[in-house]
Amino acid sequence: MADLKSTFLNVYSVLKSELLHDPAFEWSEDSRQWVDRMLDYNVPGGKLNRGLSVIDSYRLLKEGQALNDDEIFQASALGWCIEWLQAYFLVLDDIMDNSHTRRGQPCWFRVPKVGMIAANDGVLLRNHIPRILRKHFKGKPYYVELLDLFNEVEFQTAAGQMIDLITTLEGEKDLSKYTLSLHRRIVQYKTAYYSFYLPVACALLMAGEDLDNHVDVKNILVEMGTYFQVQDDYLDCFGDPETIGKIGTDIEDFKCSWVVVKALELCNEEQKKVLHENYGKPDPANVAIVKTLYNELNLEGAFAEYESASYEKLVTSIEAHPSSAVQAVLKSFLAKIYKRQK
Ligand code: GPP
Ligand code: MG
Ligand code: MG
Ligand code: MG
Repeated sequence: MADLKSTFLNVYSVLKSELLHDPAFEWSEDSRQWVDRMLDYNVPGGKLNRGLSVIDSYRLLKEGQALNDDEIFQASALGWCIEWLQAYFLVLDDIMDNSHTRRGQPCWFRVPKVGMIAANDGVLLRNHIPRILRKHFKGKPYYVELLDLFNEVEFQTAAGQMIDLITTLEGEKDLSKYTLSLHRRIVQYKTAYYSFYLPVACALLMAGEDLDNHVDVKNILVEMGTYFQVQDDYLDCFGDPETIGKIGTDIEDFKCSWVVVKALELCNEEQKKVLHENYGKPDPANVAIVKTLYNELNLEGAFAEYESASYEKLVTSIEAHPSSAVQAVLKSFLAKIYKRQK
């Protein structure tokens, strides 16, 4: 299995072609071209970590048994469902966050002639998931569980996105409402379930497991997803846009980001005033003042501390897990994100 990624990408082409010939719709040349371009622009261009980890996790759960072609195809198809879900979230999130770039190119809604058609493209991307699942998993003993899992996780993510968005209304009135516990609640829902729990849960279902027996795995993955979103918040401000493929907007958007929460914890009264006056403004001059303050407070140092503490804590909980196969799944996940720069 030297080139897992190219196998995975081949499955993308198969799924795309099936969707572009979906018999439930009378396709025209224009409509087919639109969806073709929209999918290529939004689905396969990321790191593909979430999708690939379904295959990785399934393989580890099978403890060394070689996977047959059907199993590789199915694990890949589930991986792509997560990438589709991610594409759907990102297309809409970029509109909501008024972002500029994503994966090194303009956000889909900023592409000429796309604009708010992107909102419907998001809905289409979301609708592709049950179509892929029906085509490839209907009849499997875990089909209903799979549909239920995707629905559940989508709901959690949308609820997390809602609190991410409505919290800024409160923050604008009173910035000191931004606390670590509020931040944790937001990121657990908006990111951790779909990015970390979902890939492993898909692999567990494929392996014939009952998800109710794996609440401990879910808890560790949610913890890891929280750490991942703290990194995302950190990179939004301190990351290199060339490397992360997106330009940060959290300061302008008044987000309850880990960085501002930590800043509020560390600053004195005078610095708090500076933060209150400059946070959440679109003018680059205000953003620059916020960033200078962040440097004065050594938030890079605070983040490094957070990063090692989280890592240690995660390793300890992983090593306490009774199954070595599950430990391997969780460790491979953690290795992929520890000290990530993108
Ligand atoms: C990431 O937040 C959260 C999501 C992508 C979930 C969106 C959910 C919807 C229901 C639309 P973020 O805004 O920090 O991500 P990024 O930094 O990648 O824009
Ligand atoms: Mg965003
Ligand atoms: Mg967002
Ligand atoms: Mg972000």
